[in-house]
Amino acid sequence: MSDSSDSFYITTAIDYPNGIPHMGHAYEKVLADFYARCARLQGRDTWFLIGLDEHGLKIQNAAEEAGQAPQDFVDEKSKAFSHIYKHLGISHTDFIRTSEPRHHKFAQEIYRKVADQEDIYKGDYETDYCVSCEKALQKSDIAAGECADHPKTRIKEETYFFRLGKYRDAVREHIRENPDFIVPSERRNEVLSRLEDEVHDLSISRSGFSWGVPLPDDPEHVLYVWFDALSNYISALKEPDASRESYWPADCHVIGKDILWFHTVIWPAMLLSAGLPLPRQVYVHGFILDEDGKKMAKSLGNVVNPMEVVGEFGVDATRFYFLRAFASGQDGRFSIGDLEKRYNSELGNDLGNLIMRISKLGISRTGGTLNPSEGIDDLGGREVAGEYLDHVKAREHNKALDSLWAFLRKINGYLTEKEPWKVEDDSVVEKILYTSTEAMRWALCLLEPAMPSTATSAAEVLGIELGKLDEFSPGARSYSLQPAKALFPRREKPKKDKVEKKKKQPQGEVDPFTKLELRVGIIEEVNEHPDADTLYAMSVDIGGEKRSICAGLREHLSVEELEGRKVLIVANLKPAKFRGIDSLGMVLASDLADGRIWPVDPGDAESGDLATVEGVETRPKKKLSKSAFDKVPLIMQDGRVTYTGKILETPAGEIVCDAADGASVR
Ligand code: ME8
Repeated sequence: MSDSSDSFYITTAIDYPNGIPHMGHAYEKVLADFYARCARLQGRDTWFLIGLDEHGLKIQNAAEEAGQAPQDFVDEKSKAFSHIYKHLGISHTDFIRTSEPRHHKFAQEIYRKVADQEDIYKGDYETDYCVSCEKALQKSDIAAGECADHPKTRIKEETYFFRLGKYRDAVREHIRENPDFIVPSERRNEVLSRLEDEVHDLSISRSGFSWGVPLPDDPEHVLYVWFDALSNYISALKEPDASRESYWPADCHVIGKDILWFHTVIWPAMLLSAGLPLPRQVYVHGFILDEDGKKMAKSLGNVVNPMEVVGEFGVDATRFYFLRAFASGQDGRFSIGDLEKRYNSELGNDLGNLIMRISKLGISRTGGTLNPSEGIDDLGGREVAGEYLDHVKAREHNKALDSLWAFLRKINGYLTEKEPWKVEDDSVVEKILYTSTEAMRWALCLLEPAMPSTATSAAEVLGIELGKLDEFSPGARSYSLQPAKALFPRREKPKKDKVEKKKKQPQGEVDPFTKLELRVGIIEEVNEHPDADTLYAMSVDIGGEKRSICAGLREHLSVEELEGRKVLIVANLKPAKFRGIDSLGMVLASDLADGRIWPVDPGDAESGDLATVEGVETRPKKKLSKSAFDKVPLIMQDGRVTYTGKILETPAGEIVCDAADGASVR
């Protein structure tokens, strides 16, 4: 086990794959990825683990509902998680699944080590249990309203207990003596205060179902899913050989606030009992809420699918938004309007235009080569890097990005002040641009952990080599500029959501579905959009009317798969232009388990047929804005498109798609 600060082992919570990855999953992986990339930027040998928590009653029940064996169920679900994390640019070095043999082996090994200390005993167990959270509920939890919206089960069975209470004092001591063990400090105080109370022993086995790791000495029992899951952080280091083991103890476990107790009390107690070193830090992030500050929930119809956001704004803008807009450790509200504003001002203006300015002016005035010379200004990149890394060390990623953005604005300000476009002497212009590009070298290296592909593209334009910070030797090299493409083309003005809401609220009784015109269309021609890598530009026949429609399906379906396909179109969407091409409608699609986005299928319906739900008359008089459409929850249920539990139908029948239950249709 290593103590070396040259290596850095970071992990995230392993997700329950009972559905498709949600916003919280994506957010957490992006946070951890940022810290992993920052460690690499500092030259640290970095190991980064993510994965799936595949056992337990919650997964067994979900598999049963899907009519699948649990292993088949998690095998299928795991594909969607891997796909999405790859798409988000998560740079993990390993992906553990707790149903893997390598994990079973270590979960049993740690159980044995704990049992050898006589820290496990058999007893009777009776409790209220929340399957959704996979935890026993104490009376105080119930009184505090915890799991109020989850169904509870009564469990009464024989179980093995872990002597958690025995470790209360040692864990408390460890937390007190190591101020950075739990960050932020509010979470540390929360745990310390809970540790003032008595800590009960923990039931760590279940005999009422079988989907889990069997206990080595009593295979009638499986390990409690949390005892099993927590050990993933070490089981993943055990194979293929002993070389990875030196990464333990982990430098940072990144987790959400709801699983604080498991990681800061139960896991340390297990490790103390097993005689293994404790992780160095548990970093606890807040929750992503909807625009109104409510929890996102399928039942509330306010779930925003992270892949839709990526489809609309791109991977790097989504990553940027997660890291910049939500204060570290706090809950935050996800607002498309806010994302749109930041996209235009912070990405489009502060970053994209800056790169464009340097490239254009440099190419026209210096032929594109910037050489070092006397009289070059230093805009303070090194100091900014120092400040940025101090924030990273304190796990305050949003402040790190604040420092970086202040620096970008400083570079912009420098150009505005020097006005090189008005300067006649080309050699003076070159000095000004060299100063700016040299500053951009620092800025882009610091941008890479947040926005890896943007940093790479911008570095190509400015002739910058991205590298580790300690390899920097400023002012020593020339830069060769390339023509720049707009990295963040301006989006339409944010819709005036609030105004729209106010106007529409008085008609609260009007069912939003009545405003929708959903018609069956046949895709007649498909072309790749010339200026947008993810888009197709299509001609769609809707009841004899030909419409130009753009769709972000290029990564998911081929031209051949689309041409001739029957689809469902939002036919009364306000016209939009996607990089110069008209889009008069939207093809409705959902997420498949393997991560692809797939159009919903109206079966034998005829082109032009209307889709309706029982009891709601559709009478759209007006064109619908995209944000108004986003408020109509269309959800997959049992393979069919539904609205508030009602099935959508055309005269020919239901509209289907192979997407998971709860996946939204957009
Ligand atoms: O808890 N915003 O899995 P999980 C931010 N399998 N983060 C959120 C969130 C939200 N709205 N909702 C959930 C589990 N998360 C266990 C972990 S680790 C040994 C076992 C976070 O799929 C949540 O806090 O329910 C957790 O860190 C992660 O997503 C996975 O949640």
